[in-house]
Amino acid sequence: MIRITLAARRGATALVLACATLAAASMTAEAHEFKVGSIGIEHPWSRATPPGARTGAGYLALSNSGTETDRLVSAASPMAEKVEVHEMTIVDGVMNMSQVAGGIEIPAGGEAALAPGGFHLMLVGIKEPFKQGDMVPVTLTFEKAGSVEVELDVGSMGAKEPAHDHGTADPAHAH
Ligand SMILES: [Cu+2]
Repeated sequence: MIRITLAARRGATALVLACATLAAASMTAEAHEFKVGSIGIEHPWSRATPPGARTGAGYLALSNSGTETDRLVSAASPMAEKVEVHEMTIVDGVMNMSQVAGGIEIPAGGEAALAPGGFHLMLVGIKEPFKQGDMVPVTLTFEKAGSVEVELDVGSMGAKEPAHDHGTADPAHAH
């Protein structure tokens, strides 16, 4: 009798754990994929910022299942004074960042990546440091597909370390 009870309990515990793991896994997957019109947004993420940092970055992958080119034209976040769409380039060995005129193009049936070292979202005037595990809400606006709110999943400060650091006071950022 006791044996059966223990076995039943163990079984129940294992089941609860399995369910919790499944729930967590599916929640994570949902949180990292968004869709608006024919635009898919995958795994939006950011990095933890050092104390006193005034900027944070946002990265994500875009896909376009439609038949027309679309553009990521602007973004906004309640966590920052403004969000700019940036491109990083290296000219004569000097890292430069500039706003992307006309937005980031996502060709029909194609993809565009915002990733360290290239296109990125620049959250300017962040209200508090981003901490690992935070979810930072950002509204993305596309020329054709319209607007959608996504969440940047904040990784560690050195996550997928890019060629430059958005966190420190950076003369290249004086724009
Ligand atoms: Cu930037």
